[in-house]
Amino acid sequence: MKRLDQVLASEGVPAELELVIDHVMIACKDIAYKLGQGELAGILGATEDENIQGETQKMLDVISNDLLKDILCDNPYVKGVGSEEEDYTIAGNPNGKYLVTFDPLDGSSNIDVNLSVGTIFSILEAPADDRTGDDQGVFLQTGRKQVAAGYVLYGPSALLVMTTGKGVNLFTLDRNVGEFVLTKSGIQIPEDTAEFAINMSNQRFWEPEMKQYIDDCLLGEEGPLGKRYNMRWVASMVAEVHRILIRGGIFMYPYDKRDPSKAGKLRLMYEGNPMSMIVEQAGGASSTGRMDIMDVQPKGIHDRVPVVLGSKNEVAKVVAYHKS
Ligand code: AHM
Ligand code: MG
Repeated sequence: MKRLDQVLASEGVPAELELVIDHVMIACKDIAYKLGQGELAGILGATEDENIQGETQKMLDVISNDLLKDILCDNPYVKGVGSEEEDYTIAGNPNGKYLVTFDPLDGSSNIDVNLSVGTIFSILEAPADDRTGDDQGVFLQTGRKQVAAGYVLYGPSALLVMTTGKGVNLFTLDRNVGEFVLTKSGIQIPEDTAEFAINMSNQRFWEPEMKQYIDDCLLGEEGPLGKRYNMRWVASMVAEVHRILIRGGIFMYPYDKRDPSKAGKLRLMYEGNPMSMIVEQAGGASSTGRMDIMDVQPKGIHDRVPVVLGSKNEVAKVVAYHKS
């Protein structure tokens, strides 16, 4: 079976980028180990701190963030990192070629109940100018500029799903040897689906277009969409996107009037962009409802974005509701 480094080499990934990805994986293997230890390591539960998003940080959010931040800021090819758990971007090597953004532990409300969580990462090329990685301006590029994106899903197996723009590969962590090995390549999301994932308790905060789409899904065969829908909500985007990659589906965290930007909960640079690159590379689609997520120009490192992604034809339906 092929190891991650062999697959990256066969895709023509430059050695510098391969080393950056390798370092992300060293941190992820450590996170996988710590999650496995759980209560035994005394690292479950919350800290007394809040992150920049105003969310209470779990101990494992902080530990995972430190693991990624420390190894990447020491990597000679990394100019800077941006994290969902950090107020500001952090400088690495001023001559580094790459920028890495990450959500160290997404879906962390699931940690204490022993359900799936994940790490999401996105890699951009650093602009060739004098700015350093603590200037968030260097990061403010659209998702189309990503050179690699991926996630590690910590479930019964630890899985890496990633793309360098040449399709999507799935690797499984072989815990005996500590390596991610290729277990599926060229993943393709089924174009049609009758399974949606959305937090229904937020309905009253959505725009009418989204509410209408979901109302029509609930009408089943008798409704204008003409099929009986099933629903799933894990409250862990990595698990949700992974299910969609394997069997199709649509995931939505839409416009929401609670947030001042009305953009919903998820963040463009740590969640929206990397997941969109993976989904598009697997033949799916990804939209805010009004435009492709990867075309959204970020104005700030922590910008939020409405997310509608998954099976291509179902995403097209949601976009059509927004046009009508
Ligand atoms: P997090 O980055 O703070 O963990 O938040 C993101 C997560 C996503 O994984 C998931 O889709 C969503 O929050 C669940 O939100 P909700 O609490 O509304 O169910
Ligand atoms: Mg997150």
